[in-house]
Amino acid sequence: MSFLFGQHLIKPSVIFYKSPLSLALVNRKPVVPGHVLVCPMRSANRFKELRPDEVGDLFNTVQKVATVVESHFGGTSITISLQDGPEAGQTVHHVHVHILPRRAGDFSRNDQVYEELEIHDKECQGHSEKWRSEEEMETEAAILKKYF
Ligand code: AMW
Repeated sequence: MSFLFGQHLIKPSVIFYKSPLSLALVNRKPVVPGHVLVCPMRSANRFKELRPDEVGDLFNTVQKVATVVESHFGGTSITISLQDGPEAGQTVHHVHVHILPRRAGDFSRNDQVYEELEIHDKECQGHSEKWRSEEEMETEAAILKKYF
């Protein structure tokens, strides 16, 4: 069954992990290789709307997924970011946590990752040719699925 991620309909084939209350999907516009998203299954716009069991499950899932993508994509660190509300850069109206494998020298300034996060999906609005192909996303999801 497809999953409604804010205003986006997500195919099951791009979801690579499901816990009781959360799921992980690949990104159609990753900032770095292995930039994936973890979100609660229930539709909630803001972090403060989540129940304690959903918060617990979400962050257990973030930890599991971060461990897998750091190792698979050859990272040595991880950036975890939750843009909670429009002024924090949130564009998709469904709570989601960004997980980005990091390595030495991936940005000229380390915190540039946050500037890229702010703009990476905005420049694509109305330009679907800038997204990754469904095929590429499905291939990545199939590879990541095997770790769980
Ligand atoms: W936010 O700017 O709301 O913190 O981040 C939204 C994220 O969701 C971006 O990384 C964007 O690339 C990603 N995204 C948006 N739509 C889809 C989609 N249909 N499939 C996968 N990722 C998506």
